[in-house]
Parts: sequence; C-alpha cells; structure tokens
Amino acid sequence: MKTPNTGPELADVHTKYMRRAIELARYGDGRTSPNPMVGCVLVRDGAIIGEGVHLGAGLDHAEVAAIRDAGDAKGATAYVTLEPCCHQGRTGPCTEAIIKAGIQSVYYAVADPTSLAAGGAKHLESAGIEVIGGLCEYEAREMNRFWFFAEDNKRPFVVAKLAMSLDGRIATASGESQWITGRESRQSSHKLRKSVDAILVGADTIVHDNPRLTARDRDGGDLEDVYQPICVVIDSTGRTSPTSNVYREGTILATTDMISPRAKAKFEDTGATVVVLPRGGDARVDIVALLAALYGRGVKSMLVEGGSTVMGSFFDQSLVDEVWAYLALSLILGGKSKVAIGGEGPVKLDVAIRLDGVTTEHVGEELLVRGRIRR
Ligand code: AOF
Ligand code: ZN
Repeated sequence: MKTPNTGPELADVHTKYMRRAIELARYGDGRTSPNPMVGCVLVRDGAIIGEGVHLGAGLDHAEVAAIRDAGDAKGATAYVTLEPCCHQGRTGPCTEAIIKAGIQSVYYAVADPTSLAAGGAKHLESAGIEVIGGLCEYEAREMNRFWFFAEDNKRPFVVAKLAMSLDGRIATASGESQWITGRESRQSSHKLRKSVDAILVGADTIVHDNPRLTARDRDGGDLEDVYQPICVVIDSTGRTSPTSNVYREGTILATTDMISPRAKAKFEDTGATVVVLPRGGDARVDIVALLAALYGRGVKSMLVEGGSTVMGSFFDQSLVDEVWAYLALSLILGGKSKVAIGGEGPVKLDVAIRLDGVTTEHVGEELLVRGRIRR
C-alpha cells in the first residue's frame, strides 16, 4: 500500500476531497453507534460525481451510498474516511461494491481496527485497484475517537462528568445537593449526554435525585428526534425502587447475585434489563466486568454522572478517560460535606491523576474544565 505522498499540489487536492468526506461523515453524528461515522466522495475528471454517508447500523455504508449517488462510478477515485470493509455484516462488503462499480483508486484515512471488517485494502489491491491509506488520518481518528478507543480496548470510552463547587463538593454536610450548578451548565451537560451511548449513575443518585437521565431540550421536554442514550444504574443489591423514573425499556440495571429474585422480577416488569455481574473486591458490581458487558451490547462511549462512590470506583480503577468538570464558583466547605469523587485515591502525590489537552470555558456562572486523563 502506498502512503499519500504525491507532491504538494496533488496532496492538496486529495486532502480537499478527504476533508469533504470527513464533513459528510459528520452528518451521521449521534446516529451511527455501534458503528463509526463514515463518509465517502467519488471523483472523476476533477469533479465530485457522488457522495455518501453512513447514517446508522443496518443502513448503507458510505461507499455504497456514494456509488448509488453517482449512478456510474467507472474509473472514479474514491475518498473514504475508513478502510472499506470486506465482510458481510448487517450490509454487504464495500470492497465488492467498489470492484463491481469499476472504481480505479481508493484513498482512505484510517485502517479498520475490527477483526471482522479489516483487510479491505489488501482485498482491493489484489483486485488491481490502487489503494492509498493514511490520508487525513489524525482528523478522521479524532472524529471517531470514542469508537476507535472502544475497538482497541474492548470497553467503552468513559467520560466523568462532575458538577461541583470550587472546593470539589457536591452536597452540604446536611445532604443538600440540588442546583450546585446553574441552568446553562445543565443544558450544556444535556448536550454531552447526546454524544455518548450510555449514562451511568449509582444507586445513591437514584435514591436521592430520582433523575430521568434523558437528553433534554431547553424547555425541559425530551428531544424526540434525538437519539437517547442508554441509562445504566449500578445497584449491587437492588435497593433502589423499581418505580424510580430511570427504570423503563432500554435501561440497564447492573447488579450482583445479592439481588433477590423478587426484586429482579419487579425491575424487569418496568421493561428494564437486569444484568447480574460478578462482585468486585469491594463486594460491589465489578465495573471491569460491567464495561466488558456494555461493550458486548454495542456501547462505545459512556458518561459517568455520579455519585461520589461510583466516581471513586471508576477513578481508583483507572477507568476514566476524560473529565468534564463544571465548577461552580462557590465554596461549600466543611469536613463532612460530600466530595465529588470518593473512593481511595492515590497514596502518593506523584501518582495524582493529571489531565492533558485541557480546555476551559465559561458556561453561565460556571467554569467548564475539560481534559483527557494522562496515561
Ligand atoms: C465501511 N463503510 O460506511 C462503515 C464501515 O455489520 P455492519 O454492516 O453494520 O458493519 C459494521 C462494521 O463495518 C463496523 O464495525 C466497521 O468496522 C465497518 N464500518 N465500513 O466500509 C462504512 N460504517
Ligand atoms: Zn462497508
């Protein structure tokens, strides 16, 4: 396979078409999981003759959509944001569609990391098609960073969302916790909910706040045309009430064999799925097993929203990949007020968790600090 080193002018032309393919791919944002976003552009004689986007699992792959858009793609060059697949999955292999259409050259941005779909580039080459990989790789990877992470690590990418006072508290000593952050922050975090496959909270959060955990619009109504993330509740013993707002079709209750058969049946009556997992060292749900189970169900990214104990478990086991911290510019104070992140924490300062690629912005009255966990 060649690398995209075709001289500065030509490289610019190729980059331009690949950027267009990336732009197209983004139309699938929020709809393609468990699949990645993919875009494809077909070019012949210096003009775009077809464009395609993957808009969801089970729907056409980008290449197939672009070939259909072009009608006749004979002799064209294809620009695809992901190595064309060569497997029969929910849809047919793109390599066959490309060969059948008489496409001459294929530029792709990133290799497909899945064992199922990889190998497309070799397959195309053996059919006599010129294949060039790695064009705009960084941008294409960034676009699907949750998906690539999940495929590489066989677990969802985990974002910890914190909404806390400047001194890291989420409740006063008396337990008062509502509205530490303001309306704008809550709206902003609803947007974040839309970009992940699942939202996770612990039993305490369900008991104290009884949240619905949906992606909501500004007026408080659920965004209907917007895809809703799966809600996951960690409740090792089944002590939350099955009548809580979160239990409905699609919700997952992650528990252990400590739940009674009667309680399990009550949760299942709400439409929720009860997943019984092994116990971890602390006798609670083993969250490594939970992440593996969620990945097996197609969850590629997950937001952990709290509370303190759950947050602590994820940080202590190095299972957080990114942090979004909404900092209210207030101090709650007190040795007995609840901290945002519980658990054990590191013993030594030199192993304190650090963030990379940090950005800060004002959201309403709060400061939003985002960054990736340094590994
Ligand atoms: C492509 N073009 O547009 C996409 C690809 O079983 P399926 O049909 O849903 O295929 C899903 C897999 O195919 C997915 O995991 C990924 O490896 C690849 N996605 N490949 O050539 C596309 N969406
Ligand atoms: Zn495909």
